[in-house]
Amino acid sequence: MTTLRISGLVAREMTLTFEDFGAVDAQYQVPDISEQMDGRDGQAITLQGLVALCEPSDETGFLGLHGSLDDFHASIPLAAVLQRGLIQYAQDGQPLDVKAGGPYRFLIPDYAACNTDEIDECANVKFLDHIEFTADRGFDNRPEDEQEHEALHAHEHPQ
Ligand SMILES: Nc1nc2c(c(=O)[nH]1)N[C@H]1C(S)=C(S)[C@@H](COP(=O)(O)O)O[C@H]1N2
Ligand SMILES: [Mo]
Repeated sequence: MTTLRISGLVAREMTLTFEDFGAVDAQYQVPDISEQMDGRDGQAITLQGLVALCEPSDETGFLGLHGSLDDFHASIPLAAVLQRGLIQYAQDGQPLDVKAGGPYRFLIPDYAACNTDEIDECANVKFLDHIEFTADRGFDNRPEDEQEHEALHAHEHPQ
């Protein structure tokens, strides 16, 4: 079973399944993410919904997003994404396929509108299997310059 592990500065560490996501309160469900993000489709919960479940402490400054499948990691300021971050868990009501970045995927609508250097399209972490709430910035291996970025994308979409 593919799960999402939640750890760090939280009242409750937890391991969420696809069923757990579906059972999250309706106020935190996004039944059609295309309404918030052009060109994407599927079902998500809001980051606020996750926060309501695990209750991170006031000391939390950063959100660690880990994709262990390809060893991709981002650490971003929680405050900058708390109001709009999404965790996609389904497409057409089914668990999100690895081909679509599943089992879980972090998504930030309007990433370009955000005035924080640390938030960019690259922080839309695919193959998400672990979210960590930390006080300080954690491990982050997103591409640091154009060259690294192009190399990563060449690898993602081989010609
Ligand atoms: N696990 C993982 N997530 C990732 C990446 C990656 O290489 N591995 N690339 C990032 C980058 S650099 C970008 S720009 C977006 C691209 O998402 P898209 O392919 O859905 O457009 O995914 C991000 N998430
Ligand atoms: Mo990127």
